[in-house]
Amino acid sequence: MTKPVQIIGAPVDYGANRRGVDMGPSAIRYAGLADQLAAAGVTAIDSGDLLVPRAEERDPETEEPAEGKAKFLRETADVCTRLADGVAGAIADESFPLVLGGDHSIAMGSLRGAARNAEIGAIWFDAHSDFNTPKTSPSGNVHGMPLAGALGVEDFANTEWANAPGLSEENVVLVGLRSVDETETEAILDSEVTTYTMSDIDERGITDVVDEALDIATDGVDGIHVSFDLDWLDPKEAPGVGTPVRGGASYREAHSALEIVAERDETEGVLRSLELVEVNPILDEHNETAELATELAASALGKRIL
Ligand code: 6HN
Ligand code: MN
Ligand code: MN
Ligand code: MN
Repeated sequence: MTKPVQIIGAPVDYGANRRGVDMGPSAIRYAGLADQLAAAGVTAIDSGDLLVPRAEERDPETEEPAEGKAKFLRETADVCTRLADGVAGAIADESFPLVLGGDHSIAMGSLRGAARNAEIGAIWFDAHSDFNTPKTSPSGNVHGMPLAGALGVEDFANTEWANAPGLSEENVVLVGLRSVDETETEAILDSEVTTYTMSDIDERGITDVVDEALDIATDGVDGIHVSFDLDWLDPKEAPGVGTPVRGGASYREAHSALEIVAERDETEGVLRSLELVEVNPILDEHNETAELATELAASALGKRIL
């Protein structure tokens, strides 16, 4: 990464059931993010955390949308609006935004910011598809909805703060799926997004899948956002997440995926923004998931062994 990296923390846990993910940005910094970024050869500026009121101070019930359920949607809207400004501001300053979550609901802010005055693609590394809407969500947790929100799917169509108009479905790729709700399936199949399940990775190998994902995400756009949910990895590697699902990416597959992203960025300058989400230090073992997040950031930003 040749641009200076601007770190933006989004200590948000409105979108998840399991409390503690709001401590993710602190845990990731404490795990040595600055050293890892230095080892990747990048200059990093830490702009601190967005101010996020504690969930206890707020009422999870929300008036909008009229139908369905989505806990803390107003609070999520407020944070995402400010995060979008932060991400768009960093890009306007010719920096590279590195967003630290927080739960995955913040991706609506990151994507809206990255898509300001630009056409973008996105690669979504996640066990889950995050394609629910307030009407379809079985849990009411907004971290299961950000991709639908950013793409304006169904009841999100007129939810301006959530939408990323410069992001087209044709340039969205989900990699490593293994937990898709019945309520999400139809909307995914009706959309133009591309999906790779863990079985695709088993059959084709991580390099082939990520290469193809990059081809699709970068086709005809100004750049891509990479949204990395730590629960993409197998829970044995990343225990500190709120919604673990067995059968995930291995430690090497995760690094390899992001090394391939970095290589493509080196040759084609495709990377516009990156976020690492869902690290929950309360559920973690000796901060190892946060540590892994710092290593993965370094791989994505071009750290080399030799
Ligand atoms: N994440 N599909 C489930 C739900 O509640 O909608 C789980 C979502 C998990 C979201 O891990 O970012
Ligand atoms: Mn997710
Ligand atoms: Mn997930
Ligand atoms: Mn390689």
